[in-house]
Amino acid sequence: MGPAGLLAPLLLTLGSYHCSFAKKEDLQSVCGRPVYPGRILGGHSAAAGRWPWQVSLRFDQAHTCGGSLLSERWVLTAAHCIKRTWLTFLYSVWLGSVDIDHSSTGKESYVSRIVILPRHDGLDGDLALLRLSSPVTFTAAILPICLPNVSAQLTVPASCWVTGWGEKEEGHYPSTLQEAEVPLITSEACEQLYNPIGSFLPQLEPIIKEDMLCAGDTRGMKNSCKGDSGGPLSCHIDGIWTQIGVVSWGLSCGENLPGVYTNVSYYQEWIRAIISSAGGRRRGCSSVTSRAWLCYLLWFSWAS
Ligand code: 4AZ
Repeated sequence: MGPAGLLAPLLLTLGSYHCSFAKKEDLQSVCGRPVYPGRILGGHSAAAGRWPWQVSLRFDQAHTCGGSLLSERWVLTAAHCIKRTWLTFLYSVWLGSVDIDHSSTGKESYVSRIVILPRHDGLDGDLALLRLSSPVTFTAAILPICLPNVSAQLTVPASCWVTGWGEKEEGHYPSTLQEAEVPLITSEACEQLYNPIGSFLPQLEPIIKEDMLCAGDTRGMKNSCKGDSGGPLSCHIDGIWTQIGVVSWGLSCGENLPGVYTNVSYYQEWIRAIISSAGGRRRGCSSVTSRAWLCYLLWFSWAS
């Protein structure tokens, strides 16, 4: 183990005492700033604390997808990760650990409400927000990532980072969180790769829609894969980590084609409306919760 390996657990331990942020602390001054100072497919194991917003989304305790912490109450993931909204109580997230079994250092938090983006249909609008049953305490190992600034024009770097516990090779899943730096690819170039005949047939609908973005190092075989879905595409912008994408889909994991991500900037107003306390209580999502309760009631009355 190098000095960074020794430093990380020390900082995490200290950080867990010094970084217990007050509840009302302004999110904008907390998000996207991991305490760990160190600086998938084709990636490598992440050091503890480098991606403190990364969560493992579980259904009935089994890892199904990634996700990212946006605030003490909300996690962002992909809508296609949520197959059974009526079984909300079986979803939980694990936070604060790079180990998939999370046994020693992680914290589990149950999901109390699921909000699927109303526009979600097939591969389109692949976003969901999960409200946690109780607020999480921020520590050096558990911190939110920033959302792109609504008003400012985003200057996106040439490459960003994708993280997750998804497949590394056929049938092989890592036990430690993987990270990979992936170049961003323009929508035009991505469309060309996914739909090479599209430029000859302009009447065809594009495959890469305006709410998607592409990233991946096809030559270096760095890409997201099965099990990474829902996880963040994190970019270091002006010294702050900002989430610009959510792992959504792709026709392959490494070979030839980049990964496709839901464009977070495109939906930032919807996200902000839901996670701001008024929106969080009143919008769309409550229908999922009440539908879930109705289902339990019906199920109980049928079972008895
Ligand atoms: C999947 O199956 C999946 N390379 C996720 C991302 C990508 C491919 C597949 C992108 O969940």
